[in-house]
Amino acid sequence: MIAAPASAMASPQEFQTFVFLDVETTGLPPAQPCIAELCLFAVNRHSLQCPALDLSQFPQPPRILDKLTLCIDPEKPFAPKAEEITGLSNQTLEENCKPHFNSAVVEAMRAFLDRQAGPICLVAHNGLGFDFPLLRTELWRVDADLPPDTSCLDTLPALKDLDQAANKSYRLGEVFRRFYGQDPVGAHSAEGDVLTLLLVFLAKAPSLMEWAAVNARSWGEIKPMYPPSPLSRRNW
Ligand code: DCM
Ligand code: MG
Ligand code: MG
Repeated sequence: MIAAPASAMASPQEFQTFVFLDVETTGLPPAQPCIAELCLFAVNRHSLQCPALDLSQFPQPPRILDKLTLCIDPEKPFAPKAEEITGLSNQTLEENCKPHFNSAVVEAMRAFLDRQAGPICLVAHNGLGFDFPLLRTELWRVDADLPPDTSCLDTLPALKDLDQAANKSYRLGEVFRRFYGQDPVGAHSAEGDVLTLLLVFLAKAPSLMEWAAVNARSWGEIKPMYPPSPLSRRNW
């Protein structure tokens, strides 16, 4: 089925909750990475519209936010670079008895999302290129999925589009440095990257929320990054 272009979509959606998401993985495509850590921060639109400012007038993370962070045995060797930047390894995840991406992860995500006021918009930086397709593959591996009408926002094309500036890097760390004049904390931990993403979002919240209302995609349109091999399908 061909997805309707954003411009042809129904009236703009007033999302009530934005769920910021990041995954750490064993590597990058085309190596068919697996998820080793997942983090979600859910923030109601109320807290995004009027963030508290610190003494330097920078937005502060909202006091009221729900968090879910899970470490996951990826059952696949980490690429050396992924191990180095994430601080995760097959050995340490095994030593800490972390289970693989199983139905408990799905149930935890569902319960977490069910507690949020809808409609919900998932937000990830380069989400359409990486996090969303990979999450869909991992869910498929356990014969699960998210509701297809869940909305998804990729802040990378959104920020580019709002900026209309050439020759700038839109990597998450670079965008954060431009807005806040300092390095992000905890890069390549899922929770660190989600906090960085949330702070980037807060710096541009009104325009990003408007952009999302018109341009968010639906989960059902996200093509899985790769089909899980039948041997690695886990329907338990
Ligand atoms: N990644 C990688 N090599 C890089 C950057 C990222 O293998 N140079 C993989 C491992 C990370 C995952 O991508 O866990 C997600 O990246 P990020 O930490 O930027 O969210
Ligand atoms: Mg990321
Ligand atoms: Mg990350």
